[in-house]
Amino acid sequence: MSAPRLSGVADITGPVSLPGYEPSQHGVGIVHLGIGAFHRAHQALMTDAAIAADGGDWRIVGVSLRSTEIAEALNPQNGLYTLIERGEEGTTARLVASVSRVIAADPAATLEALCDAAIRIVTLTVTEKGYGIDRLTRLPDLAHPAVAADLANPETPVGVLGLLTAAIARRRAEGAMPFTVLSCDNLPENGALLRDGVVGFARRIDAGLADWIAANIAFPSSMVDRITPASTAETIAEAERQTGRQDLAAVESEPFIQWVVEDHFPSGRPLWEAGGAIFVDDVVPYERMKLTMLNGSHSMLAYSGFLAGHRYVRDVMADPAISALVQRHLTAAISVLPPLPNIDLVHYAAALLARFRNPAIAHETFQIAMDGTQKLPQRIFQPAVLALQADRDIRPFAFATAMWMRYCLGETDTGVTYALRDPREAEIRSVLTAGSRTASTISDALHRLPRFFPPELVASSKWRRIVETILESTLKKSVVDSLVLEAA
Ligand code: CS2
Repeated sequence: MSAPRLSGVADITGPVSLPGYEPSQHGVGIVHLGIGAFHRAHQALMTDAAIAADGGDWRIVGVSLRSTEIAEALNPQNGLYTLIERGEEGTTARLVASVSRVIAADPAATLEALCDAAIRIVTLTVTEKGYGIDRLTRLPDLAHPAVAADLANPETPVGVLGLLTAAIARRRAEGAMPFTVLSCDNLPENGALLRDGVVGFARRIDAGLADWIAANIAFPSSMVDRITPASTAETIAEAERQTGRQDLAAVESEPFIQWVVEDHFPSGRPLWEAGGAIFVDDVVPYERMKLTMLNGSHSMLAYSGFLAGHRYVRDVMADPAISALVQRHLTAAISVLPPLPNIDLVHYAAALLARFRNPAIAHETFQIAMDGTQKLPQRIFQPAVLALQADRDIRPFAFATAMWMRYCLGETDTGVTYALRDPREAEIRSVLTAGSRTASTISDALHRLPRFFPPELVASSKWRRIVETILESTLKKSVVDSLVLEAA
């Protein structure tokens, strides 16, 4: 029999720290698209700290574009949830009150919320594939189902580009203040990319509107960082120990948090500095550091670790061969990064290794492995091109790529099958079943996927040879043997 459901700050009987403000005294100012675990562990926490320190009507209307699960968890709890931080030194928890309500799988209500004159910022964590922007042309991806639907019916949008464009158009017509659009996904120059996507989408409907958006809507970029595994029954159990209540929206994360934001908010913003956010003129060097080092080595260790039978990142880090390869990857990544003022990249790498090893965090390799086609270009291929051009070590990037290719076969050496969980899964499966499966046919087929590998890598025989040799070793020997050999 579990405790009664969490619904108000006054219910709390456990050690959790409480919000430093009375939630009902603060109105909403932000709509967040994609209210998953990451948002609740990151921007919602920063906003909570900002309201506690500086007040303001900055509470959040959360939106789940498709699922109803989070709304069903949060709405009966009046938006309250427990954020559990698990570090080597122990566990702490905090009750977060910055979420006001959640709209679930309801595009009309979402558009309504986006048009509310009180809203001054729209933040997004919709994952790489959620935007529907072609990364090469930076224009709307017409093959993306939501983009196609929204171009056909722009008045009743269901996807990110359609909703933002329709809301901006309506607010403009109604004379409401323009909102600032802040992408918080792991994409390079996420703000500029989203601006190009929205302007490109609007141009297909109304050229005047497209020009107006380009001139009047701010799309700052931001780099976000916090390792946040999917919540489990253990998360809910810990929340109950912390609050004395049943909290079905509890999340857990590591103690580390970082948010580097381009300071361009013409309609105002919360005092996110209170939660530790850093405001800069140019986010690009920070995001390149994070995407190349953290996310690049994360993807590498997720594919190799999953294939070697490791469920969690902490188990992968206890495997001497893969752990050595993670270090090698980080060194190669540093070699292609420009120096950053005030950041020592060698220290950053050491801190990453400690974060990956965190024994209190159960982060599944299978979770990180998903959506490889959306992640590899910025995490692995972009630094590989730079390394190739500068005549630096390309092998670690080729190794990560070969491990992804091996993963694409959908079956481990011990015969365990799994879903790729990638928006291009069907395409990958069809190019891989077309011919015989040798290292060279697999590598050729995947290198030929449209709009994926950069031409510099496709054209490099050196790159192709290394990828193929490593892939061949995993097929002829085994993944585990190849890892040991590679690390030797
Ligand atoms: C991970 C990221 O799932 C993934 O692809 O690499 O979610 C990673 O945990 C975060 O970017 C950390 O900030």
